[in-house]
Amino acid sequence: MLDELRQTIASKEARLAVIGLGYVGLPVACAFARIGFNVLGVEVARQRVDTINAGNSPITGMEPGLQELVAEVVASGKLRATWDYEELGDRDVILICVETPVDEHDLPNYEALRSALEALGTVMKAGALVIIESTVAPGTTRDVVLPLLEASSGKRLNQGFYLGNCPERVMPGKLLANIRNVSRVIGGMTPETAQTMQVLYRHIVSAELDLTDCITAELVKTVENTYRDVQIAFANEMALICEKVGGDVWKVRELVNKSPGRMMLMPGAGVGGHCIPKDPWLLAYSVRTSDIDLRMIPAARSVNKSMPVHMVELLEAALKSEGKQLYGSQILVLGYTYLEDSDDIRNSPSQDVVKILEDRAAIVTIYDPYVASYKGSLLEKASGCEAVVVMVRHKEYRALDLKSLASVMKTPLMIDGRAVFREEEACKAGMSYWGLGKSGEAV
Ligand code: SAJ
Repeated sequence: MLDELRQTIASKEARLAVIGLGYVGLPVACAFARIGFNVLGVEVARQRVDTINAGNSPITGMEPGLQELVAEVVASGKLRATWDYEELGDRDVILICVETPVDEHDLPNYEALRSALEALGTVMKAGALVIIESTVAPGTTRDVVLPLLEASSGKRLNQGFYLGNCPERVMPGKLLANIRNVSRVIGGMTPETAQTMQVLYRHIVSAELDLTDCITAELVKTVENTYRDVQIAFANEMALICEKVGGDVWKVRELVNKSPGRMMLMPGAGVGGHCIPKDPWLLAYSVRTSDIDLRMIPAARSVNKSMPVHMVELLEAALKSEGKQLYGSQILVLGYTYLEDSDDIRNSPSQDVVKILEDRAAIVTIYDPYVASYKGSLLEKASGCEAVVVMVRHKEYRALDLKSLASVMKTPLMIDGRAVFREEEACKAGMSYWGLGKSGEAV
């Protein structure tokens, strides 16, 4: 059965499905549809289904080529979206791209994953190949996905269906490009399954495909994002040190990265998104019953989670230097998404800053060109403010006329959490500039 499936995949006759049409699912569904596969997208959010079937991308951030591609593949009939799982009964390959967040206790919340698998299992055709692209804790494909699929389908692995794990490596702003250009780890429950998955991904991925088993694929994904979280935490701690000893972390980073083998990442106002803040906890979850005393993962998480709090501390110090306090002050927050030039607000550090400021009775205004409720005129929003807090490096901000901004503010105080502006230019424009990772004294 697997050989026939491999042939239908090679000839693009196989009928594909993608469950979950978000930042991961929609681009991959479009990539397969573009090259001629018949792709059914399944999505619980009916609004999103209607938007896609109208040929529009529901992802509004800067996503080169995505809107055009959605329009093209929907018009050609190669991609159709539905919310009805019943329609999955004739699908040969099903990619699972639903979100896998962690809950308030930093434990995996597989609600979306479980309900997708239960619904799929009841209609899944014999010989179908199921591929998990969502990031899951190591061991989840074997211990959660497999038993759920066998129970809901009444079929046995490698007899009634096949299973694999190929973690996504997408990044807002590069969704389509990353699919084509970034290598992928292909984990099969058997080597033959992995080889069949290789035939599938070779159609859309021009970078390397590394064949392995599911545990390794799950480990690689959670480790690579944990590695990034730890690296960012290191940079953030260095920023705190530089502030205390009178240094400039950006200068330090520049010179450190000149020494061989060093690649210090960027400190900043916090770590957001659907991946980096939670994947370390998925990795930690895989050893929850063992006696390993994990220290790096929790330490990095706590440093990165503290950065929004530190931004408020910098703001408070800046206001104090002007004889002012947070209580009753009007504060403009620049940026509400977790990443520059994206519309994605999941776990954005700005949400933490806004909450702290409002809890401290500051009057908060937000300006973000990518978030519908925070668009409008930046200068109007800045009018009468005591300070502006820069949380995101949106390209648009760099073109900002700082002189006009300073002229409409009550106190021209800027707290820059992403080194968006150069100190000198801000001061020349009449701003009192406080940069994260730079010595506390305004220049
Ligand atoms: N950040 C910093 N300093 C840095 C880099 C990032 O403070 O030097 C912050 C960002 O501002 C953001 C957060 O961290 O708030 C995450 O940024 P990111 O650049 O890691 O973006 P993600 O989360 O969209 O993408 C990551 C990427 N993972 C890696 O680079 C290892 C991407 O390749 C993954 O595909 C993605 O997670 C995912 O889907 O897992």
